[in-house]
Amino acid sequence: MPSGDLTPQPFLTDTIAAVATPAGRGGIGVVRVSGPRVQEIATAVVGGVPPARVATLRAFRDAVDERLDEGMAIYYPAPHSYTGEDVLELQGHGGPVVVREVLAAVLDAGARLAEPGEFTRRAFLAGKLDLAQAEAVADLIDASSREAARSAMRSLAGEFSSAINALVAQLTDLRALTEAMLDFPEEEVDSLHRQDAGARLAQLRSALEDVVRKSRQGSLLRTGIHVVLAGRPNVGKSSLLNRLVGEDRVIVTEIPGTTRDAVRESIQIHGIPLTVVDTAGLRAAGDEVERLGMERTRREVAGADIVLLVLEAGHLEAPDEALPQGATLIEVINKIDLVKGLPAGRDGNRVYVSARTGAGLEALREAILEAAGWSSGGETVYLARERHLRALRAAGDRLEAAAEMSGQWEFFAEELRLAQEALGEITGRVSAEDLLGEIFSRFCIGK
Ligand SMILES: Nc1nc2c(ncn2[C@@H]2O[C@H](COP(=O)(O)OP(=O)(O)OP(=O)(O)O)[C@@H](O)[C@H]2O)c(=O)[nH]1
Ligand SMILES: [Mg+2]
Repeated sequence: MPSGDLTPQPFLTDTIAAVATPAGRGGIGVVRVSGPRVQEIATAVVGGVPPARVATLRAFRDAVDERLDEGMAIYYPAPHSYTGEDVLELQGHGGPVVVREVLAAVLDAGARLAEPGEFTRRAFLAGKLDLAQAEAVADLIDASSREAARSAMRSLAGEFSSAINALVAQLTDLRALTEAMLDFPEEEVDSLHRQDAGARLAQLRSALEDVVRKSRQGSLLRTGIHVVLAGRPNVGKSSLLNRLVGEDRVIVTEIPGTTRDAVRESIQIHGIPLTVVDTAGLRAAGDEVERLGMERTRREVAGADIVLLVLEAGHLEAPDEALPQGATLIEVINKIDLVKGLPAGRDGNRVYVSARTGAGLEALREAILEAAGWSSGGETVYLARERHLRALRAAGDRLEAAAEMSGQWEFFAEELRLAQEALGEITGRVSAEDLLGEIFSRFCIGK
């Protein structure tokens, strides 16, 4: 490639290929190819380069000209493609053998097998997506709930990146102002600028706080919330799990000690993903199996975000042992249908319910979401990753340090620079090669 050429990735000379549809039988199977040898490969496999961006019916052939399949060939010339390179998509019949054969033909014609996430990595390197958007592609694919999918889509569309870029723009302004103060310390406008710098920093910090809050909320959508039901035997833990799931998943009997093992179910509350774990009841007595079950209960409780301590209305007897600390505790008073005049619903940290009638279940759902830090205000949240939260925290720490450096402008300026660097990691403006490797290796192959 001649020097001075503006094509972004001169070092990516390989042409990559992968099956882009899931493994197994399906209606169609797609083989995706990207890179400089796409035209050559199209000629070898489908007998010529199809017209740009038009689905064209072609036979797919191997190196000895045997017909493997036929289907749609779509050619996306660079730079108007997902990766920014020449891309060819071969959509054939979705049988696992046939798809593998088409892929083999493409590899024989000069491509190599793509690594996980390599298509998206190229899209990032070509400037088609920033890093937060590239991550949103994976999050959209992995989304386990409606809310998570919508939030990922918003990130992919650039909402999260714009919020970060807006912060970076404010930081850049403030840095420019500070540099000016350093260059011209004796200027008259100086004192005005100094006040201004303080005010702008305060504004910036509150804007950052806002993004942090929305990101923290959104991160719940990614990781899900881990809720554990615990309590004495026979208080109705399994009945509550069945209610929350909406089906009879676990065995319920009047015999104390029915549940012997921890049982996990995935549910959603208002589109938020949760894992709910039913556990063996905690009591001093019990046989060997029950003892082992209780050991698991303790482990589950220790790893929970939220523990629902289930008690029985009428006799609120706590388990024989103290629960491990750490998680947020909600006391669930069950079987209120057995006590006359006890209303269902929420009372601070307690929720009165009946697994039998379903009374109070909605209040319980609300209490769980609230304990998880989810506010149902309906505002935009960002599907942030741990990596993003870390960078936001680092930027916040730097801005806090800057606030303390007011007057010592060199140090002030340095803290601002570091804050900007931390934010830049989110969108990939500042990104080390190992960070990219880490991020893209978690993608599925073909994406
Ligand atoms: N009246 C009434 N009975 C309930 C309610 N919830 C559960 N039960 C009954 O209480 C008994 C025990 O229920 P489970 O759900 O098996 O209780 P558990 O806490 O899982 O018990 P273990 O697995 O033994 O620890 C069963 O007979 C249920 O039908 C309720 O809200 N009202
Ligand atoms: Mg049970």
